[in-house]
Amino acid sequence: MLLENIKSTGDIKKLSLDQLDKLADELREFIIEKTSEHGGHLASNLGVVELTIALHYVLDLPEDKIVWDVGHQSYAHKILTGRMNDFDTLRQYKGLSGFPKTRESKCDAFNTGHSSTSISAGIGLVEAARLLGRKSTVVSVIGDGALSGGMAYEALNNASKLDRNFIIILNDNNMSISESTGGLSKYLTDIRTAPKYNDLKSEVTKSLKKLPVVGDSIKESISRTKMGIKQLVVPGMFFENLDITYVGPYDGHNIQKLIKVLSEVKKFNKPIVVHIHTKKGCGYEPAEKYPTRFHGIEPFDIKTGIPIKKKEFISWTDAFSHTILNLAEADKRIVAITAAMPEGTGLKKFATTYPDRFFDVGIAEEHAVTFAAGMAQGGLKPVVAIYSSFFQRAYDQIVHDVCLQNLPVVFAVDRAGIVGRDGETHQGIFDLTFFGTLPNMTVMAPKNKYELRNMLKYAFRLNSPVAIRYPRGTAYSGLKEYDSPIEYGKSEIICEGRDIAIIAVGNMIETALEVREQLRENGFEATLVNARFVKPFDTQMLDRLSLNHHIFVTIEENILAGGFGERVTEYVSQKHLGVNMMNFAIEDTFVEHGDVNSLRRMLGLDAPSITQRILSECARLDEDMDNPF
Ligand SMILES: Cc1ncc(C[n+]2csc(CCOP(=O)(O)OP(=O)(O)O)c2C)c(N)n1
Repeated sequence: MLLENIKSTGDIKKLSLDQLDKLADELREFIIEKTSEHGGHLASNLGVVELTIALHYVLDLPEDKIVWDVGHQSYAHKILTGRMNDFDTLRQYKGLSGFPKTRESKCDAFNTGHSSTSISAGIGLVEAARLLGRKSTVVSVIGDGALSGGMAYEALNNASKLDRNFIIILNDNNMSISESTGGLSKYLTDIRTAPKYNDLKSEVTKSLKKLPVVGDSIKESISRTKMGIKQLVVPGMFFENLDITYVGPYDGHNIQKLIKVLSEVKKFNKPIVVHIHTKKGCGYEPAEKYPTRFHGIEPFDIKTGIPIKKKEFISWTDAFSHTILNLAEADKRIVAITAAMPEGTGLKKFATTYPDRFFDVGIAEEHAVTFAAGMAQGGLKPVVAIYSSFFQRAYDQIVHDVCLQNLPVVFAVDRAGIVGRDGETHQGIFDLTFFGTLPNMTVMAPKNKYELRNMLKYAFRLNSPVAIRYPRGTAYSGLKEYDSPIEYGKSEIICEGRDIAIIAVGNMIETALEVREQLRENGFEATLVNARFVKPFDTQMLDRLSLNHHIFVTIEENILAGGFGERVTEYVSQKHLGVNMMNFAIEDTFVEHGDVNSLRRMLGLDAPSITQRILSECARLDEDMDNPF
């Protein structure tokens, strides 16, 4: 096995060119095997096996730098840089990350996870090398999906100024997670299907030669025609017009060709786009056939491609998907927007049922939000369904375009809280803070799937911005009998006790129920409250509970800073309610990858840890009572 001899970067160069195709086969087999066991981003990784080999063959890592856009396609790169033996820990707690991590290897030049950052980061690395007098080739690898993100254009606009080598590899597989959408995708397809410019150019020249030359104006118009034709048919004119040289398209699965091209473009003294065509899922039939399903996949059976665990639950996303469809049927003004994630956000059915009211804008969260603002201003009722961590991108648009104009946009904040194996770039742990600080914004979190439905209905009746956050995974279906109508800014009492009041945000109600039970076993009868509203939160409830409770416990899966608990604490302090506050939230840290339960334990957000801390606090308060001086 060739792969076994590749223990660190550079080992690949000991292989002959003829051996590289076999290496590609081995890499593919290994990636399929490990992803089938641990889950991960299979289709994107299979698409870049040859590209990765070629890059490693031509570049000298870690001096040279590869920035992988999104980074979900970096498995082959990890294997070739000495991390093959770590693949049994892939995406597990304390194990190998599914994304590039500078802390994991010197060969990971830049951390990624969110899309469309690679060109900006690449230019930064080029400038750093220039100013620090280092010689290093910088390569940014960006997919056609990631190229739909606005940041990529801001960076291209800047790249045109560079007078040094900078290689941008456009890995074009005509797919984002689903099919790529929009004008750029069409442009790339046109390049793919256009007759070769050179053939056409010679045809054009031949025809021009036949024309009688009559005066300057004809010459001029001929030259204009030539330019016009060139604009139409030269692949990559878009980049060329930005002063960035374009070459390609090349077959991205032809290692020899890629090595040749990369060796050449390395010598070039300007930014250059190398356009390659690849097949998502290449080399594994089920993934080639169903690239969307195999974009990110749970463990599966290699023979059939079928997931090992059948999905037998209703997820929060399913609950959203079902409700939004019903609401849209009743109200023609409801429109839905996704940023390249119709499947992930549960809008696929909406898209097929109401194609003219559905908008996939590509990986363009900023645009998605302002576009929604425009539609709201125009009289529609948009819902923007985006994962919590990707909403971070659109903060100014939420502030400036939606909240400032108090427009009725509903933000469906999916994957809020700990998402697990995708790790720190994908954890949805800031949204309560960033949505919750904005004037005109209402923030809600449902305790169960029924409440999600009720909140969505309620949100479309409000004539102002609303964010509803719900997590990844199985939708909680307990506490069904607690279904009092949603009232603005009002919480819901689940059970009345005394001394200790636990106020849970959204899905943390499940943990809170456990905590209550464990406290009861220790002789405490706590009150349990479902917060429902994070902004505005229920101050009347706090005032009332302060009369017969001396500890308020808040539980939320969000960063502590600026979250629900901190705001309640501030209120309690300012109103001198005389209650001891305990805020359970995520401390000032990014949360790595791993299974959700391990991560919650690590963060002290699991029921036993919470109970333990409450009991200790009770003991401490008792002691203080006994020894007041
Ligand atoms: C800002 C942001 N929005 C959404 C995503 C989710 N996402 C991950 S990969 C991906 C598609 C990327 O497509 P492309 O760049 O073409 O790479 P491919 O997977 O096709 O190789 C999307 C939408 C993300 N990572 N970042």
